[in-house]
This record gives sequence, C-alpha cells and structure tokens, in this order.
Amino acid sequence: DFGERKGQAERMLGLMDVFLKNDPISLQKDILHHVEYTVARSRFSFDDFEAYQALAHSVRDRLIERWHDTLIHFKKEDPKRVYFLSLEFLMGRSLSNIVINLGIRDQFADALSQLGFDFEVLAEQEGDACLGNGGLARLSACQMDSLATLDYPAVGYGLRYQYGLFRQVIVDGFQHEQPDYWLNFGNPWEIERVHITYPVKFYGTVTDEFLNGEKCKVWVPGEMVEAVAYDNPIPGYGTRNTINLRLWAAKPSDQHDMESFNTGDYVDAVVNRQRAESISSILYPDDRSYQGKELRLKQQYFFVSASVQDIFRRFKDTHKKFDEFPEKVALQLNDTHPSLAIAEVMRVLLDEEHLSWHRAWDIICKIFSFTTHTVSPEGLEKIPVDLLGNLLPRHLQIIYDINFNFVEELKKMIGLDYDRLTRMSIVEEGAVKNIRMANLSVICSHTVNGVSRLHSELLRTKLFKDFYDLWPHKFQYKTNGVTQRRWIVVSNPSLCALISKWLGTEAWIRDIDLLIGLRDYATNAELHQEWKMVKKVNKIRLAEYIEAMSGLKVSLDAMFDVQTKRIHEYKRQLLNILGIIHRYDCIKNMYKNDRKKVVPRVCIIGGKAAPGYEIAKKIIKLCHVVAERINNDNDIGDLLKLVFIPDYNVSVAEMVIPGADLSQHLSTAGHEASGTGSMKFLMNGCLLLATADGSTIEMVEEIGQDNMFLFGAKAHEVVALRKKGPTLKVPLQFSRVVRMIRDGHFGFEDYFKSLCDKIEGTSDYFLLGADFMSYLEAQAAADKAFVDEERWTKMSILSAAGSGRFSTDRTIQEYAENTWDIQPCRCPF
Ligand code: OX2
Repeated sequence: DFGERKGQAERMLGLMDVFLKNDPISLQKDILHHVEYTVARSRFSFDDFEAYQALAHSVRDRLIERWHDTLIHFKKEDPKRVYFLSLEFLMGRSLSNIVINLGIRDQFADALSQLGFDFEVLAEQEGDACLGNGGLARLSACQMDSLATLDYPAVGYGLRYQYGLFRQVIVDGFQHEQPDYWLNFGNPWEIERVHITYPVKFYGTVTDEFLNGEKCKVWVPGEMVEAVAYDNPIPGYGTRNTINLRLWAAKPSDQHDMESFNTGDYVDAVVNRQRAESISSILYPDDRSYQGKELRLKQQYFFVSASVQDIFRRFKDTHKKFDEFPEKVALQLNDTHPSLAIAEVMRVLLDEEHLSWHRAWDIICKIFSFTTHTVSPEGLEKIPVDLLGNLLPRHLQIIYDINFNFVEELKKMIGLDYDRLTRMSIVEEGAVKNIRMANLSVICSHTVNGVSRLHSELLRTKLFKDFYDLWPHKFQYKTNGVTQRRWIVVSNPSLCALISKWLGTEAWIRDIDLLIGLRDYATNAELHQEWKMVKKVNKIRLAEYIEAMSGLKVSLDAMFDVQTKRIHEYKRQLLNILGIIHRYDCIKNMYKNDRKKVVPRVCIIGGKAAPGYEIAKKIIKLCHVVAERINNDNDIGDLLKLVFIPDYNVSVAEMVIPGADLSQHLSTAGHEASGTGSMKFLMNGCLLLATADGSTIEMVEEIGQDNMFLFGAKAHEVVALRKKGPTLKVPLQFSRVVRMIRDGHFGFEDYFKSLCDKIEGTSDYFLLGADFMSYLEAQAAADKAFVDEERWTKMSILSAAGSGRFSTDRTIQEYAENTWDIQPCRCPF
C-alpha cells in the first residue's frame, strides 16, 4: 500500500532521475549498459544485432516512462475508453516508428554514430511482426498510431501468435510457405505481464441452478486455458500519450485438468496441458475463408473472453453500477472475427453479474460498434451451430435468445414476410445449421461502418439491405486511411524533409490537412528539381534491392510500375501480367525505329497467395515464367523488365512504395471494400492507375481525374456486363495474349490451362476481357504522361498534396466523434 510505504516511496524517487535523459552521453551510457547487462555481451565486443538489441532496450525504457504516465493519467481522469478488438495487427518493425514518435531519432542516431554504429543499419536488424494478413491488419496498426497521436483513451486487444504470416519463398517460380517463428530472436517491444492472466473456458455443459431463489444458468466447462497478457506500448507523435496494445498468449491452466494427474500418467498429463498453447500458436493465412474450423473459433473466443474480463476488471475497479458501463466503455468490432464478444458480455452480465435480460440487453445495444471490411456475401463468416454449441454451449443459448427476441420484434414491424425473416435471422437453416456472425453484429451494434463511401453504398443496397431498410440510422462509413508517420516520415525520410522545407513546418506530421499547401508549388521549377531528386534516391534504393535479390540490373530511367498486395482473382494481378505480355508482344513486332518511342518500364509485382488458393499460386508462377522470358530476351533490353518481389511485407513495402513511379489498383469495380495500399503510394507522390473502386473514387475527388489513370467498368456496370455473358465481345488483343499462354509461349501450358479457362468465355467473372482495352488505353496514357517530365512531376506533387484525406488521423477522428463518442485525454508533459 502506497500510504504505508510513503517514506520509502519518497526515498525511491530521490534515488532515481525523474526521467531518463536524452543527451548523447546519457544515451551512449544507456546503450552500453544494455549491451553489458541486458544482452549480456561485453561492451568491448558486440555485433550489429546485439547493438540493435541494446538500442531497442534503451528506447523501450523511454517508451515505458511515457506509457506509465499515460496509464496513470487515464486512471485518474477515468474517461470513456474505446476497446479496439481485432484478431490481426500487422505492425511490421517498431524501432524507427517509435523513436520518431518519441522525437528522439536524431539524438539516438548521433549517440550511435559516436559509438561507431549507423542507426539505419541497426534498424534493419529488426524482424517484422506479421500478426496479420493484409489490409485489415495493417489498418488496425495505422489506427493504433492515430489513436495514440490524437490522445484518445484507447486499448487495442488481439492475439499474440507465435507463428506470424508464413514467409513466402519462391522455388522455380512456385510459392512455398515457410513458418515465421518470429519470436526466435526475442521481442524487445513487448512486456510480459505474468500476473495479468485470466482463465478462459471451453466445452462442458450448462445447468440450471437456483441462486437466492432466482433461476440462473451455470456453465461447467470441460477445458480451461490461461490467457497471459503481453503489452505493446504504442506511442503517439507530438504527445506524451502512449497507449496499450494488449495481446493474449495461451498457457496451460493450473486450475483445470488436475484430475488426469491423479490417474498416474504424469507425462501424458503434462503433454496434454501443453496443447493449450496451440490456441495462440498460429495466424490463419487465408484472409477470407476459415469457415467451420474449430481452432479458429477457439482463437476468437479466447481473445474475446480474456479482453472482456480485462475490461470488466478495469470498470469494476472504479464503478459499482453497470448502468454506467456505456458511459465508460465503447467496444469496436474489427470485422466479425471478435463478434463473440457480444455473447460474452451478455453472458457475464446475466450469469456472473446477475442483471436481468432487459438491463443487460440495454447495455449491449449501447456499447458495440461494428466495422465490416467485406463486399461479397460469400465473405461473411458463418459458424456451424454444432461446432459452436459444443465449444461454447452457453453462448449458443444466448445467441438463440437474442435471435428469438429479434425475430419476434421484427414480425411486429414487417409482418410475416418469411423470406425476409429468413434472410435476417441470425440462424441460417439448412443441411448445416449456421450462425451468421454478420447478422449478429449488425443486430447488436449501435453503428455499422463501411470502409469507403462506395462500400457503404453497397452495404446499404446489397449486403445489408434488409437491415438498412429497418434501421437506416445505424449505417455510417469511415473511409480508411494510413498513418503518415509510418508511410512518409519513417519510410521516406527524404520526402519528409522536402515537404517540411516547402511547407515551412513539420506540423503536417500531426495535421495532415497542411499537405494541401504543396499545391501552391505544383509548378515551381525548384521544387520540381528537388522532388525528382527524392524520387531518384528512392528508385536507387529499390533498384539495389532488386539487384541484390534477383541479380537483375534495372534502368533508373525506366518507369517503376508497381502492383503489390495479396494475390486475389478480384485484384486482377492477371490483368497486369496479360498487359505486360501484350507490351512485350508489341515491342517484339515493332520496327527498330519505333522502339525508340517506347517508354521503358520496370514492372514490379509482389504479394502472397493463401496456401490453399490454387489459382492465386498459378498467377505467381505465370508471373515468373513471363519474367524469365522477357528478362532474358536481349532483343528487349531495358525496354521492359518484370520482377516478382518475394515475401512482400511491411518493411519491404516501406522500401518499394517510395521508389514507385506508378502503382496499379486493378480490382473489378465493386470488389475492393476500400484499399489502403493506394493511399500509401499516393502520399509518396506515386501516380495511380486504377479502377473506380473502393476509396479510389474518393481519391479522384481529392486530386482530380486528370492526375490519375482511371479505367474499366464502374461498379454499377459490372452486373450488367456479367449478364451479357457469352454475347460480350472480347478484344482481339486479349484473345491473342491468352492464346500465347495456351500455346506454350512461356512453357507450362498444361499447368496454366485452368487459369486461361477461368478468364475466357462466360467464366470471366472478374471481367478481364471486358476491361482489357480500357486498361491498355490507361497504360498508354501513363506512358504519354511519363515522357513529359514536367507534367509527370506536377501530377506527382498534386497526388501527394491531395492525399491528406487518406490519413487514419481523419478516420479515427470521425470514429471518435460519430461512432464511439469519446474525447481526447491528453497526458500533461
Ligand atoms: C480488407 C479489404 O479487402 C480492403 O478493401 C480494405 O481496404 C481493408 O480490409 C481495410 O479495411 N480482410 N481484409 C480486408 O477485408 C477482409 C475481410
């Protein structure tokens, strides 16, 4: 107790400096101290990796100071907090981001150079934390950065997977997956909280019991696992606020399964206990379909249950009445993955806190908000009733009860429209009975958000039309963003310096709207010179990477044309490759003189295919065989090169994006909910070649159609085009390139047959044939613009200048004001 130990506390304070110092000598002392005592190497002999570890620990010490101050401040102020529940966070590396947000990067760089080390070299020693698949997971990471920077009282909750997203290695052009056991080299950014643990229950039975004369449900579990907290402090920029990302790891529980120890088979019993850890062992590598997998469901409930217990514990520390719960708690569901939280909060309120159904339900309706990232009905999560009932018997009962009440209410409102009632029910009837997680989330949340304006429109008119008609007020959207701290300041330091110089301030790093000021200099010759220099520096960095990786030397005068994202049919990497084959074919058939007019290109493709996604894997192989052919054709030289970048992840993106001239976003309109890669390219002054899909539509409004290369069918035209089916005329150019693949021009014709079949005739669901001419025209327009350097540079400046709307700072501000109803809570310096 602090009161009793007040004397000692004062003495302790006197023994320590109030804050760690950031002058060069103090920093060097700190680093050496960590070399000697944390890393346990002699300070006279340590390598780059050990230096990185010591550096990371010195940074972490400073991070922890602010984190403590923030947590104490939040505790004192007791504001309403948002709890951000997400099964995936794609953090990438942390060091550079943290020192920049703490404002001590240059000090550390100086201190290190005096010790004979280079900050950038040490930063490269860090591995990526890949606890997520793609857009959804990186969005969570960017949003955490903005929550901290904008001083919002927020806590992120997720899972601490031992194996992150698989590492992609390419062998003979084929993707192979290798495990990413990322914790092998330690993780200085997390703090293990051995005392913050919660039991998580699974299986078992539910019985009726009487408590004080009232009937209540008691869940007797069949298995118990312990959730241990690992805290990851997330610093804001330009503020002392440092918030917490709490990730849960599964450990065997001491409370349960002691029986099996008494039966005598001690070794088997220990091995059984070890199995508990498998719950948090692996991230599912498929970003959209994991239906009916028990382990996946266990992961979902595991992290939800631990988080909910943590939230209740924090609330009950200072509050007695549950009616105050909605004034203090906002729960954000990042897609349906955490939506068991609804049933879990309901269960705790009913069975453990003994609130009436009416009071508990009232609380539920006030605290949950749901964001969906999905466009297609097939992408919506369903859980077989048998599976759920077996693993979480009490939750299934609660979901049934919620559904019963909902359907009764609905009947009163819409009458006995059975089709509609069937569609809206949480329970899907059929050969396999399923729980529709999206319906559960929509019914129980006060707000349903889409991730772009178009996405929201599709939700209201298609995916959730029945619900929109019933509750129009629930539906909002928050166009996604990315954080400029990571995607300009960390990844493109030269551009960052240039922007600050021309705007005369660094304030845009917190206030992104200031970027618009660059418009005033869009035709300034001096800026043009400097802007081109920055691009060149970044292209050199990328070219060196390509050479180191593949041995291929690429020309810096060529247009660097990039498409990096998960491989999906709807994202149409295939359209890109067909376009490249077409370009190759055209060059081959040109007279020597005409070749002089060709704009040289380095086409760069990168991305991972889900391990079980055959077609996506074939696309990767196709890219390699086409590259092999083109890159080894001496007749083509520097006019065209094709490179596949293996193992695309956050740190690779940080290098690729600043070096791109053009970036491609080719999803069939109506299929990309938002897209966030495009925002990163845009901020880095890269021109976009894109369909009018997801957030691209809003980008056109910000930077103008003249500054982008748009092509293809619009979302509302896609349905009609598909209906035309066999009567749709496909251009000859398209048939010709597909024929080249079929005829074995690149080899492996048998292997690619199914790929070709998928895009010809009526099976061309993603409309590659229909959009092909329009795509080639957009490519030609990009070539034309590129040769006019002045025009290109102006377009590039205007792209960056107009990218302000696509910062997560804006997204988070909108969530805070219109969805969560929370206020900033700034920690005094
Ligand atoms: C992605 C969406 O595909 C993408 O369009 C969006 O920008 C991103 O989420 C962030 O909102 N898994 N990943 C996504 O959706 C799902 C499901």
